[in-house]
Amino acid sequence: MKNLIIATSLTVLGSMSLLANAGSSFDMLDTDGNGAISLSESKALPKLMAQFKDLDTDGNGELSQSEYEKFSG
Ligand SMILES: [Ca+2]
Ligand SMILES: [Ca+2]
Repeated sequence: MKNLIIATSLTVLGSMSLLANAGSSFDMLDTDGNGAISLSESKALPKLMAQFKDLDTDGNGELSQSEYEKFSG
């Protein structure tokens, strides 16, 4: 019984993280799917492009998912 509760909890947590990922526009912007948003990919979202250099804190010319999380509409 205890194992069933743990399994159910894990399933719920897994579904929540899937929903969170589906709600993110990161994957939509990352059109080549390399896990980072390049400056040309950011052109799809002008506000993002305008903040691109500020968001690219490590200066590698691409936004990682954690850098993108600092972007606010
Ligand atoms: Ca990309
Ligand atoms: Ca970067």
